[in-house]
Amino acid sequence: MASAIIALGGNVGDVRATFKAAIAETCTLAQARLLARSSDYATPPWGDEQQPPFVNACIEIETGLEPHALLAVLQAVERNFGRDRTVERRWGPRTLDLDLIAYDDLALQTATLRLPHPRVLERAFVLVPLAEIAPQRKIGGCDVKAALASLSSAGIERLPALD
Ligand code: A4P
Ligand code: MG
Repeated sequence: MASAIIALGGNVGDVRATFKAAIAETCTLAQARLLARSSDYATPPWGDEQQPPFVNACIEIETGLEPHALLAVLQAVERNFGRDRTVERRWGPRTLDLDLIAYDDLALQTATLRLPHPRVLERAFVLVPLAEIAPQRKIGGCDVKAALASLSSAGIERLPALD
């Protein structure tokens, strides 16, 4: 069994409802156990600023799937929740983005999958929720809390739990 960290993001539709259903579907399809789930956070758009704010969150799951099979599950779940890569622009609006941030402490680089996720240490919208559930975790040799300390978290707000 491996511990996998998945970052969730979205800014189209009822994103928090999408997250809830997408987490359940991911766990079913990946035969995974949910080990931790962060709060949801409202975050200013990064990369392409001409779009609505995002909601972001992170989960940790325990799964027996190997990394490429897990990525295929994440992409299937994105599609099931309305993600259509053929009509979107890079860093633009989307219903659901599921990025595989880390898989145990595996380092991997293939045509379709890089681990840990190459841009995670630059992104407060990933590290703020990740620091809530795994502050001591090392990503590419750097601990989450230390990486976050070097970034601005301006405008990132924790959202109250839905019941
Ligand atoms: N890929 C390689 N490694 C991985 C990995 N570890 N996890 C490949 C997931 N995918 C991985 O991904 C492109 C390709 O990366 C996949 O086909 C996969 O084989 P994608 O999800 O289609 O592209 P993307 O999401 O547009 O690219 P990227 O760089 O992941 O962009 P982002 O950052 O996810 O862009 N601002 C805020 N505040 N919050 C956000 O969540 N998100 C974006 C979207 C922009 N700005 C944002 C947010
Ligand atoms: Mg992505």
